[in-house]
Amino acid sequence: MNSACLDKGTLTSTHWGTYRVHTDNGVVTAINGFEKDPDPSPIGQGIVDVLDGPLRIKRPMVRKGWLEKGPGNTDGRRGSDDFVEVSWEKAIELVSGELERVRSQFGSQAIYGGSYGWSSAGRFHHAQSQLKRFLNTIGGFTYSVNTYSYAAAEVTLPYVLGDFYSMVNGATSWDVLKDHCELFVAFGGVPIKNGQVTNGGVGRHGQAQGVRDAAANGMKFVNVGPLRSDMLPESDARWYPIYPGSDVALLLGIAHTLHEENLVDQAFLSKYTVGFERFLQYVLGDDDGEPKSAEWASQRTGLQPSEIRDLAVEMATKRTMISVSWSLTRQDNGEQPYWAAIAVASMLGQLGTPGGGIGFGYSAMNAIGANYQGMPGAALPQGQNPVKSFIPVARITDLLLHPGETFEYNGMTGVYPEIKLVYWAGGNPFHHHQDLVRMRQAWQKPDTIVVHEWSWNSLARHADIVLPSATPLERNDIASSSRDPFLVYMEKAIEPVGESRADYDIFRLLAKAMGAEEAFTGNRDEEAWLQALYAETRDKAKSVGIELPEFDEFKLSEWFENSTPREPQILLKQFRDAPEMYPLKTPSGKIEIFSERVAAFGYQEAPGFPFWNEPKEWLGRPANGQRLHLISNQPANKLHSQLDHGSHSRNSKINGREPVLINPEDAESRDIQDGALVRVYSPRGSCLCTALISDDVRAGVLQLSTGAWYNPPPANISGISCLHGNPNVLTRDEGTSRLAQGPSAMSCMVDIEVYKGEAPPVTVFTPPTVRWPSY
Ligand SMILES: Nc1nc2c(c(=O)[nH]1)N[C@H]1C(S)=C(S)[C@@H](COP(=O)(O)OP(=O)(O)OC[C@H]3O[C@@H](n4cnc5c(=O)[nH]c(N)nc54)[C@H](O)[C@@H]3O)O[C@H]1N2
Ligand SMILES: Nc1nc2c(c(=O)[nH]1)N[C@H]1C(S)=C(S)[C@@H](COP(=O)(O)OP(=O)(O)OC[C@H]3O[C@@H](n4cnc5c(=O)[nH]c(N)nc54)[C@H](O)[C@@H]3O)O[C@H]1N2
Ligand SMILES: [Mo]
Repeated sequence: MNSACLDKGTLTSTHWGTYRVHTDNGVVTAINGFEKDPDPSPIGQGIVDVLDGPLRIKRPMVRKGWLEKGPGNTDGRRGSDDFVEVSWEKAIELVSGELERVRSQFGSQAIYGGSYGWSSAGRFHHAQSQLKRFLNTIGGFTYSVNTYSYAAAEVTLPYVLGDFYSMVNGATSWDVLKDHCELFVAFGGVPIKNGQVTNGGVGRHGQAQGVRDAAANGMKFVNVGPLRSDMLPESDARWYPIYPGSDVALLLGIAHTLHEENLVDQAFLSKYTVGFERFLQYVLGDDDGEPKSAEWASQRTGLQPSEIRDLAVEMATKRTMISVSWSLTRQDNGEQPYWAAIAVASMLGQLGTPGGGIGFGYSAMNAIGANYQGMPGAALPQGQNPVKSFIPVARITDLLLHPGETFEYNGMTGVYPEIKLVYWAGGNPFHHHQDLVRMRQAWQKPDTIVVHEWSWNSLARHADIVLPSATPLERNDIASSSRDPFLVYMEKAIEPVGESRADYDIFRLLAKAMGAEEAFTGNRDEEAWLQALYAETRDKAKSVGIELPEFDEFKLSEWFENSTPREPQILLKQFRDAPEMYPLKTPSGKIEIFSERVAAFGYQEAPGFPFWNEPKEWLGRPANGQRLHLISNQPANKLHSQLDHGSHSRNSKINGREPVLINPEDAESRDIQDGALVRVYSPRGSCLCTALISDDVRAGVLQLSTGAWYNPPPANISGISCLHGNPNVLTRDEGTSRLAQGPSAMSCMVDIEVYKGEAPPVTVFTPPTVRWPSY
């Protein structure tokens, strides 16, 4: 055993867990799971070998063409140019000068600071908050609203249930389910791989145990979705491998059956809901002459009519929990599946009962269904943004391509401003956005792109100015999450590698250069900020009955757990028990199966009640001859694109490329052998992957996780958009609908073939060419 491992190590927190960090002579030698975590995630190991590796960005870098020609004039070289190392002094001069030029010549709305992304855990050094605070002190920026995770639900649920976040976080807890739920019907499964993660930090992992305990207690699981592996084998789930994107059709078929079989809880509907009659007209086919019967649903889901009818009857006769995965929102018309599931749950009348009703994404994160109170942590104040222009977050490419054009969103019409400067810190659009080939073209348009990153990932490679950020292991911070009971003092384990600096220090230098240092720092250094944020956290905690120690004592004890016993959690219990006293925040105070507000927007695709629109791409309508539905779900071995270059993620690649899961039937008809180099293609682009044949995926569906660093090929290779297996070169870049304009990555048809030529090597794990300054 390494002698360093005998030390207790410092504590750190990540979105995938809390860890002890061991060092030797200023170098991180090992990372071990936190002693309070019975099921630590192996994702944490991925950082040890890359902290100081060849892909670490150690000095400020400027794209050669930008340095030589100035802002604009990319000649399409953004993303393929060499970089030039510059001093911090020079870098700060360039970035502050460019910010000044853009805001004075074009106005602050010409700066896009929406900068979506997860960055790292830690309340103070949260890169996106730091960036927004900084930009606000110098005049503001065009911002973004909603998330990539579940934009469609964030916009729709307030109309239907009055709120989104309290409904997600208030999920009925596993301990209640174990004792009371008989049938757990999971659309999109209960993917334990995702339960490794919670935004802000995880103290103790518990999803797998929740599933195991419930299964051992006799709860029956049903997995509705394209992947068998979305359920733990121990859950012994019954699998309904429906066509992806057809959940609304199945739910309408269930609703129709419940009505026909007289299994609808009318008393519940009249006491707790409005608008059921309008929905029922639609279900019965009064609008379009098509009753949404089990037969109708069968044609759209691939299930037998009898399976649909039997499932409906079983749901009505058992204590049933419906779980809808967040992925259901990331598809064409992703506003509708949740609404349809809420309508069916209302018809069953079990909302607010122990173990019955609905839950939004069990195991989408560790926190969903956990029975504890999160920490009411303080956040870095971001100040006021005087700029009013914004985009729904997934409209980034349209923003860059179509200045001056309008977009519709949630009942309003917005205008895309012209963007001259893009500033990103703590997210990776070359990971998260769809149709990356199109985005890469749009990305050439702004005059300047500034990025803070710590590794040479696809975003850093597509920047003009890269400022090297420190990692959480190289700074002090406090981790807390409204979704986790642990408060962790994240103690700096090593000094920042190379000349990297914490985002805060970078913005401080920029603010100073722009005459706004005091406004940005508030005259505080890291320690003073941590004390201030802790003091606020302590006050907030006190107001909900949690006694936190003094700051110095907290630092010494390293972590605090809010272990106050909590009442078992039952979603919508108060509303069920006393609807007059605890009305929902909808106009009627009730569940709005029909929403007049949404209907008033006049969107034909979202008429105000759960509605089936045929998805633009799905198995019911093969696109341009492409016959397979692509599921690009979350990666098991990392969080998004983070640590893709680390050992844990790289060990999961096959022959250095991302594996694509293919059913034996589809592999055989295309002559694809297990382990073959394959090309997956769609009308948007194509990528190379390694085939992994498995009957965990239903026939007609391919599964390719997100997260492989986007690797466009060198100019001499044609017909491939990514050498490494990033599914976002294949996906569609279209809003869910005019209601939410969320991303719709899951509605995507592709095909696959054996790649016959010589295999071009993956190059994204080789750092770009870096030159010395010639000025
Ligand atoms: N096809 C498809 N696409 C998807 C999805 C899908 O299901 N299918 N899912 C979507 C979803 S739900 C999401 S949330 C998004 C996620 O997309 P992102 O959140 O953008 O992805 P991450 O890889 O987590 O990006 C975080 C970046 O922050 C950097 N970083 C970490 N710590 C720091 C720091 O302290 N300072 C700075 N400056 N940088 C830091 C990391 O190196 C990393 O590059 O992807 C979306 N994209
Ligand atoms: N390890 C790990 N955990 C993560 C993340 C990560 O990157 N890595 N990301 C985190 C983030 S940001 C988020 S938002 C959550 C996301 O949580 P989810 O949205 O639950 O994540 P996914 O893995 O995309 O989707 C879950 C499953 O839904 C199924 N599915 C997809 N489309 C359909 C459909 O049309 N119908 C049905 N019935 N099923 C479908 C797929 O089989 C997929 O495996 O995960 C979080 N947890
Ligand atoms: Mo997400």
